[in-house]
Amino acid sequence: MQEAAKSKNSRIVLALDFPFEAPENRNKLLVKAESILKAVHPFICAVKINHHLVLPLGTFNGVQHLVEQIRGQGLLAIMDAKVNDVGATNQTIAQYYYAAGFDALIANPFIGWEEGLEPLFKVSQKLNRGIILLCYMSHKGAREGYGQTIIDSETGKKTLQYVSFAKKALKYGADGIVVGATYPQKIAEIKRIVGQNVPIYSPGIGAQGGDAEAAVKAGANYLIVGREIIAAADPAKAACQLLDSIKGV
Ligand code: 3DU
Repeated sequence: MQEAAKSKNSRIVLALDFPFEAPENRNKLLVKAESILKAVHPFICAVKINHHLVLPLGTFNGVQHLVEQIRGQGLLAIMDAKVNDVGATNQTIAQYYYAAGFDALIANPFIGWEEGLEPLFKVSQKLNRGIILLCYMSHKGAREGYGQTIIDSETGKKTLQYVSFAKKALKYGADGIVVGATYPQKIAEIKRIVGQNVPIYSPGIGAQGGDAEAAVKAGANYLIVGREIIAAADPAKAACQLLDSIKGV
């Protein structure tokens, strides 16, 4: 990611998400995705794909083709699968996405290490791919899970769930963590824990109310942006303006 961000001179990860299309029209999505990619690629360093495209297009019919184009532009391809199952299942999910060419997967740390994340990290390390862990999501309900006060199972001490996840991301050697741009104070708090060792990916800019400059100032390394760019009248212009707004921050 560091290399891609440097060579593209951007820290924007495009969330290539589109609203629902009737299944019989799903090929439109591939055309839309290709045209956005063509327009926006000079202003981004990576593309994040979510179920918005995997469900209608299929991993090996449409999405793999897109991943090839993304990587062909010198960008990284991240699959936002929020992997969240038992280890053997996680491993198979990862193998399919990696076989489709993805560089990294997003996973949910609530599953725990043993028989949860461990097999996922193992297969990712073996194939030289990355794991990005959720730490504090951008929506209001995040406080019910990521924001809870817990008794840490290792230390027996009271702590916040996201503080524990940030420390675990460091310990596991995660390639990144997700912290919502809607909570810049939490970005700053988490940054103090992970320092420069685990990059922070921040979604929630624009459509969800988060501010790009505030997120970067608080310590976000990469901004994940979807609707603010994709739903704009001129996506390339929107991406370029967003990039300008954080240059030098
Ligand atoms: O709100 P946007 O259109 O900029 O899209 C943000 C993307 O990031 C979208 O795919 C969403 O599912 C994902 N995401 C979050 O928004 C918040 C999180 O905490 C994690 C992922």
